[in-house]
Amino acid sequence: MATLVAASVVAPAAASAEPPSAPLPAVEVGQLEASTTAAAAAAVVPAPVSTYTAAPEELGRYVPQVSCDPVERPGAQAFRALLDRTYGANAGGITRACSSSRTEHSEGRAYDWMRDAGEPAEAAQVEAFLGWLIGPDAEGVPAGNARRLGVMYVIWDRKIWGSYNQTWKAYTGASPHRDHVHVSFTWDGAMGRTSFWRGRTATGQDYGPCQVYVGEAAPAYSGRNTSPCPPAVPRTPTPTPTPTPVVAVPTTGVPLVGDWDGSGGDKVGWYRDGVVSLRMGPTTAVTYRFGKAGDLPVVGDFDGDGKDSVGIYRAGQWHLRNSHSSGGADHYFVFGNASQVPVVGRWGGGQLGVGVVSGRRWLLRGSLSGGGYEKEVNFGAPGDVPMAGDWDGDGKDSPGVRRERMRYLLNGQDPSGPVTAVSFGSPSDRGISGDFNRDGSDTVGIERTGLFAWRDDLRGGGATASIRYAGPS
Ligand SMILES: [Ca+2]
Ligand SMILES: [Ca+2]
Ligand SMILES: [Ca+2]
Repeated sequence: MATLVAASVVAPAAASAEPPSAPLPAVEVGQLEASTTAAAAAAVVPAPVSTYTAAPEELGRYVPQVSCDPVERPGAQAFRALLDRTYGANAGGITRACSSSRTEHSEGRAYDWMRDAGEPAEAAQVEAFLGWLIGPDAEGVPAGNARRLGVMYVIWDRKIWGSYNQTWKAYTGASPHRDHVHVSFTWDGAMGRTSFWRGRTATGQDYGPCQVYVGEAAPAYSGRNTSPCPPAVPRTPTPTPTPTPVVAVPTTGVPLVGDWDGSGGDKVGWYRDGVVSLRMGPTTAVTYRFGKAGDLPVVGDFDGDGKDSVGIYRAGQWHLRNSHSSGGADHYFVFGNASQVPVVGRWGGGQLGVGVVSGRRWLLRGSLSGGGYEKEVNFGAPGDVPMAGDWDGDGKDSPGVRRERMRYLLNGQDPSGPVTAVSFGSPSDRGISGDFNRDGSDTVGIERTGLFAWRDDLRGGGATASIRYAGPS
């Protein structure tokens, strides 16, 4: 059957969850400050923009880039403007195209402040800024301004400082960062939700979007997430669908069998590209639209009025209609998925139920309703065409399969029970089953280019009867 295979998203390769640094000897903030020259000119630090009502935010944890969504976040934009008005405009950037490196630029929550470590005046600006950012704030809180801004880490001149370890360490990445200061923000900082901008203190951490599958980008940021993300998992390979002749729906149609008029005996019909065509008698037929090309038909007495009617199965959605006429579904539920083939049966003998089959797994549910399966029966082999029926006439339907010219029929739901094997027709035929002689037992037959033929027992041999019905052209 037509099976939807989820396209995998090409995404940045997941790097390790470690901050971008090798743990090398720490450099004290004091050493950095001691290297300052041109001190007087560079003593300028950013002016506050808010009146604070509480202590700074807790130190930001390391929440690395996991998504590919390079749009400038408002907090990063405000930070750029803050540096521009404090130190003069520069050409630093916030966003960067997605790649395998975890810079937070590809989530719009990092900023590169263009400063040259070889220029004493610029280097002095940077050191004044970093002393303000990471040193004690006006209330003496260490890294108070970094906390209020939601700075996650800073890289400058071969050194990195992280709010998650509050330590300067040697930075060993490819770029020595002597031509710019890299600043990564927490999500709260990037979104401008911290006290530096709003006055009131943001509480807790924003863990941002969570990576679902290893090696694939997380969904784009969609709002504050205060729960740590669970580990990403390997994406389960999409199961290869079992090829079955049932998929031939769109071009040739599916032969149908059902008791359309409640007379007790089964009749034939067709489902083809959203058109149902039921043979009611030698000269009468009913044709109407229901569903669309690619839908799989299902037949049953869904409302218990004694007459079978046609529903459709669309990738796990069951749309059931009780009358032989165009219109909407009378009953709808979801059970199964696009890689499974639907079956209908009275598994317990009373209520009509449904099932979905893929490979040899039959997942059965005892009512016409959505939900999980209630019984699993392993029967047949991959490639078999499933066909449920009451092969022994006890009122209960059970699994059967067609495999080329053979039918293997199980009574009950114990796959180790006796299996009836019947040979009928040729491998290129399509299988049908039903109670054509009104004796309460289902038997098997074939459809071959509009010729329906069947036997009324399960002993094999020639056809008991046949009828030609090709449906409307
Ligand atoms: Ca009915
Ligand atoms: Ca039975
Ligand atoms: Ca029969």
